[in-house]
Amino acid sequence: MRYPLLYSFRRCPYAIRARLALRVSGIQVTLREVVLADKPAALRACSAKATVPVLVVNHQHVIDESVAIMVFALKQNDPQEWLVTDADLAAECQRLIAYNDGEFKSHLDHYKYADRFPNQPMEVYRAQGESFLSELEAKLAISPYLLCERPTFADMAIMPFIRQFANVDKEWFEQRPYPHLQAWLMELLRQPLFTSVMDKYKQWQEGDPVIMF
Ligand SMILES: N[C@@H](CCC(=O)N[C@@H](CS)C(=O)NCC(=O)O)C(=O)O
Repeated sequence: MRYPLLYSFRRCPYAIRARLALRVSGIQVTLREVVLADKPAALRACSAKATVPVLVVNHQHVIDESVAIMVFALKQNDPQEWLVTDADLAAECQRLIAYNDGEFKSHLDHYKYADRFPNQPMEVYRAQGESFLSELEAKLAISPYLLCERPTFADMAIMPFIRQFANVDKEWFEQRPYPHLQAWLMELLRQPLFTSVMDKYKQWQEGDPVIMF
């Protein structure tokens, strides 16, 4: 196989961040669209946890964490300088992503699927997630992107999750007092880079023709 192989799921925020980095780096991959309720055996065979995204390089090198896929891509080519070299900014980038992928993602899931977590009303889960929105709003009031004047790894890794949070109830999100966060999200979503990674593909099945991404 000449190209790395990406198992992806269009709406998954982890897969979106991986596709953004692959696309900006110019690395071409073959794409297999996964339906989470019907994961292909080939995905399970290469990654026991079988989450998406998974990138398989040279048939054998399996990268099954989205942040690691971003780093893999950007280390090969980082034309927009998303990788953060300054030590303080790198530490802040890591801290933000760790919180995003941990506590915030948990609040997001509880908010989005509140009917599955009936021990608290949806508003409680939403308010728990909202504290991260406030933190990001304070940062974006100081600089146009999370770490500095231009988008970096932090923005691209976190934006898909804020998009998902906003999409749970767009009207609510738009009415909240987060003007900088709302503008930041809108700006990143309207970039051709983002729209270029959101094409729809049908579920991959063994034997399907190769899809280039
Ligand atoms: N830490 C992983 C998380 C990936 C993840 O949880 N992806 C979700 C889709 S949004 C998934 O595959 N869920 C299916 C499952 O957990 O079985 C990463 O960063 O790649």
